[in-house]
Amino acid sequence: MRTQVGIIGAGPAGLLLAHLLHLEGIESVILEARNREYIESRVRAGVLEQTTVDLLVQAGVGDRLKREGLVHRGVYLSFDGRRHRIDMAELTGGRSITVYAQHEVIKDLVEARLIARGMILFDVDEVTLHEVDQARPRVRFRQHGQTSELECDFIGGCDGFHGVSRASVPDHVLTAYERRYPFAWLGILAEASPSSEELVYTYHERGFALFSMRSPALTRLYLQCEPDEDLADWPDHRIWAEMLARFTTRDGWAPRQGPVIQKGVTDMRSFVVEPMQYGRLYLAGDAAHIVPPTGAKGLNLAAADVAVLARGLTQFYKTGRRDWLDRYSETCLRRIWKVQRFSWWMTSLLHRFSSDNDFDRRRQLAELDYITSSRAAMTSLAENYVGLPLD
Ligand code: RFL
Ligand code: PHB
Repeated sequence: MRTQVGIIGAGPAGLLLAHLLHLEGIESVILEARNREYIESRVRAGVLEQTTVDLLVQAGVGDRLKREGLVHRGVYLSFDGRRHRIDMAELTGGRSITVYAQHEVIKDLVEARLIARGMILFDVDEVTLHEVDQARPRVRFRQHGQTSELECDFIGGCDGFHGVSRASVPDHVLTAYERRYPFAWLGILAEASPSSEELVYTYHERGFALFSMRSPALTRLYLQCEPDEDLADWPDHRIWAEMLARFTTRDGWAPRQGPVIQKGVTDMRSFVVEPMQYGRLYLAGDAAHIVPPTGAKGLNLAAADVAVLARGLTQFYKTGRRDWLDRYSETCLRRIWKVQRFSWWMTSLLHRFSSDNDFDRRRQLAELDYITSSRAAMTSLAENYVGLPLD
């Protein structure tokens, strides 16, 4: 088999890359370890930056997103028993975020791929990359027990944090930067209509809590918990008691309760590898970096990376020039590090660290007070939250 761009992974990065290339007449093949039902139902992110929404709409895959996505022009920070609204749209010249589940983005992109008659091979395993530093890299894989080989001009390594792409780059080429956090998030999806129209990020002495949603009928909630938390220790009544203890404000606001239909624990880390390219292999999305979910940036960073990569590949196929491709890593990393900083800062601001003392807690409260009372500080939060420009 032969194609122009071989793409490993059908997450948001791989699927969007394939679609952006298709719009420029560039052919690709996507290899995905899981099946279609699995990737279209995996519950993950839910917040799209304005920058990501614009990208999806311009690429022609934003119709359902525009119809069904919930546009949020503000966000709440809650501490000391009070909610404080940050008017993001007013502070950023009308920019906003849209709540639209990641697996809905996946469904829209898979559909676009099928309409374009592009190839996605599901259920592949034993994926290995070969000669990525040569002119004709190859991907070997197995599907339904049969081994095949895909020869390509370039490879998009879009296979997430645990994929094979990053591991295929020789160790001495990559430098990894990492920070682990001493806590995790316990997340639930509940059949309850959201009791706030906008997200609520809560700082509480019992730990961080986040109120979000997926639709007018589904509430999404998270609690800071121990990194090795066992879900068996968290029956629904304990989860709700803890949610109410952290969220309830002095004016009586709290999430509405309902049947819990999904539960999970997410660990928290910041991670970047540099560079994000080696020979003809380009890493994008979680394959190259991870952010703690507090800034809601993972999916958005993945989309920004592939926008830059698609532009570089388009320049190559149209003109034969490689200067944008050569600068891919450098271009992406400038934005990535700013987003890493923001995600780390939101995490540090809002979580309880076991190493903190009373001084640190007073400092966190003072910072929250500052952010919710200074227009300059609020503007900085708002412009990062709605998304920095692509470059
Ligand atoms: P993905 O989505 O992990 O996709 C990688 C794909 O590659 C496949 N794969 C392989 N395929 C072939 N061969 C192999 N050897 C393979 N190994 C893996 C996998 O099956 C998968 O289909 O990476 P991508 O495309 O880079 O996208 C990244 C995002 O998924 C991720 O950053 C976000 O979900 C992070 N995230 C959030 N991001 C946001 O922007 N906003 C949010 O509100 C937000 N909330 C979250 C999140 C992530 C969470 N979890 C569960 C980690 C909330 C949570 C709870
Ligand atoms: C979500 O709705 O899943 C969500 C929202 C905001 C975040 C993280 C996750 O910061």
